Amino acid sequence: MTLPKRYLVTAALPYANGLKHVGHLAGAYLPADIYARYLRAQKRDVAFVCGSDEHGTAIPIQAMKEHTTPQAIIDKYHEITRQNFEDLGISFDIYHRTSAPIHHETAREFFTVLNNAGELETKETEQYYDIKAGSFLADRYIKGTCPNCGFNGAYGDQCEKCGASLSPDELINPVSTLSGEPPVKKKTTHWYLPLNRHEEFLRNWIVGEHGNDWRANVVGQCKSWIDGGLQPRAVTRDLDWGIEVPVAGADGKVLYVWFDAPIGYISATRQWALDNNRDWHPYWNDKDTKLVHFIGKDNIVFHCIIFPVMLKLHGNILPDNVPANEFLNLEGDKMSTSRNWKLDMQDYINDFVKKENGGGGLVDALRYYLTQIAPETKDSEFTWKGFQDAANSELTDIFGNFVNRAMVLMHKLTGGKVPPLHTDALTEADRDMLAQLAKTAGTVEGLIENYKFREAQFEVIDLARIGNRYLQTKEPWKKVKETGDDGKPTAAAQQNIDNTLHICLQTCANLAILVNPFLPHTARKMLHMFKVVEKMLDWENAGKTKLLSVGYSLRAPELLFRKIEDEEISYQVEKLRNNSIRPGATGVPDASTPAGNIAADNDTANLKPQTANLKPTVQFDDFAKIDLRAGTIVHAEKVEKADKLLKLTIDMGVETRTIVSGIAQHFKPEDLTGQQVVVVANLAPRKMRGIESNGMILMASGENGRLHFIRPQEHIQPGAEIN
Ligand code: B3M
Ligand code: ZN
Repeated sequence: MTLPKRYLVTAALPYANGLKHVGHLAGAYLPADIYARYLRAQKRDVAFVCGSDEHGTAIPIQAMKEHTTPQAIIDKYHEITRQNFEDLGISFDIYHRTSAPIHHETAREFFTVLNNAGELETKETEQYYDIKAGSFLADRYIKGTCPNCGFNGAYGDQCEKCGASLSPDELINPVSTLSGEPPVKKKTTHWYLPLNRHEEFLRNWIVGEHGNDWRANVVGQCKSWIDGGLQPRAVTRDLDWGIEVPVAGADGKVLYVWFDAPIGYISATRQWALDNNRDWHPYWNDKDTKLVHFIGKDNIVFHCIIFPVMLKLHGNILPDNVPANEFLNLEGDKMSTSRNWKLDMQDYINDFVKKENGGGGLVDALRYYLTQIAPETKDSEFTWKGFQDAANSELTDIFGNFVNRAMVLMHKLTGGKVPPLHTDALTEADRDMLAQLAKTAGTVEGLIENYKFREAQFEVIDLARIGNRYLQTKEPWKKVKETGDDGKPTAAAQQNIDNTLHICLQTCANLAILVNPFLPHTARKMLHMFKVVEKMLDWENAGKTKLLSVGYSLRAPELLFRKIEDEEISYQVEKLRNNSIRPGATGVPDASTPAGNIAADNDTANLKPQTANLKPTVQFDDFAKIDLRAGTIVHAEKVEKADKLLKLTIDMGVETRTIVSGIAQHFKPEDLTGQQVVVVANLAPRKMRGIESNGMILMASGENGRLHFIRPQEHIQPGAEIN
């Protein structure tokens, strides 16, 4: 394999419109960081760039919600997210922002080159316009029913339920989210990227060239888009927030956010080069650069179809790979900002990292678990119990335990120094363990090079597991009891002990190197114990068996990880359930936020008030115990001497029931006959004013406390189950 001259690693630019959660982290930033750290350890030339995406409708929408300006929003969230990444050890070479002048300049130049070369088309179209709000409607401001899956909260640019990329015209029953009114059409001119001209190129490049080395989910998605036929795609918008279109007379128009955002990778590289006295050009122009985009699956079309066409037309290199991840769910449900079903990076930092007093063990615990469950090939799930297990049973009990045992035994049995290796006294177990080091190093390297981080990390832990088994087989604590006349271990016993601990310590040094891309804090703590410098972590040392020199004295061991207590876990689970918002409770649509999908955070549902005074959470099983049935009122009469109660006779299909209900002040008995209602059919009977009531009917309280029946939309068979 000939190596590329340099690497450019990008991770999707998060919208600066809100807090980012661990789904985002697992989707794009953590895998990108592992890869970049590995490349650095390999001494390869790498630039790892990211930054805030500060344009698009996501920003003004959030500004409306927070009653502030778009500028204030981007300043706030850019800084929070930047800090969150730093706290979690994401080692960007630059965390830039698309509001920077250098980015505006880069994006305008890009557009101008394409436009002057005749690679864009202009078209006058009719665009949705909100008369009441007096403005054209960006795709995100229009909601309707998805033509693909029928979800009725789809946005004009994308359906977050099925992932389909949409145009507002495709939405069924569109409404403006500004006024709630159906929008009207009005004429406007826009620039388009004619993707249809590039179908052939895309098919050859993606399916032909990369059909085998890209992830199947990525190739599959691209292929189905291409097979479906590509359409010209508008790259400008009528909007007052964004990069002005660099053409005379295009007032009031800005570049579409998805046109400018990926160019943000280029402007970030430019800024990084400026700051570091480097030349940015080869990173984007030289074929010997390996460009890798880390993203979540909902960004595939932009990174594999639209941006590559732009890059080709502009004369840049194309990505070598786009390892997109699937989505990360949380405790049995999709992560969702609108339902507040998520774990923000900020929350984890507050609840775990900040309370830890530095050290990074809990940062690494999160990194470890997120990589262990990385949704590389299919959706996966974060559970707090799973997190606890990973931290306690694997990191602590396997990895931490092995390193700790090796260090403690070395202090006890070999005087706190690295003992010599007596090659003539090696046992088969010793030889196997030594051979294992090179083997694991090779395996881990191959897996990382192929973006299989989950498996790679597994191999690292497995080395510690093998180390523990080796130590168990060698039992140096028993050998030390094989003493001679002087009461000291015999020469043979001491040689055996020396060899065991020598090999264990070299294994620890290897573990530090191999774990470094995944758990950088842990690797550094180990360096400290071994009293060696950072250079030992160079990947060329992986697999070597003489990393710690004989006779070198090492520090006392310190624990690498601490256990996560049951109370910490139950606290988090409670917190999640208590803070979540029931879907539909206030008409909040269920817009889920998938891993790596920052777009989904621009959920206009956030504009609506949240449900107040929720009752405590019940488990599904509890809810399922309630038997709801349709019923028809066949008779209603007042209950004597009770001005609030009505006695209802309800046809429930196979039976007729009596239910006493406190609705007399809202309805006249004679109006009720024939009405359908929803009955809680298995409620324990209760006596009211001497009448036994068998069940309850469901009511909603509307404005001014007025009661409304909840009933089937159309008349249905009495007794029908409702669930
Ligand atoms: N800000 C949206 C998203 O992550 C967008 C990514 C830009 S990457 C160039 O869904
Ligand atoms: Zn859909």
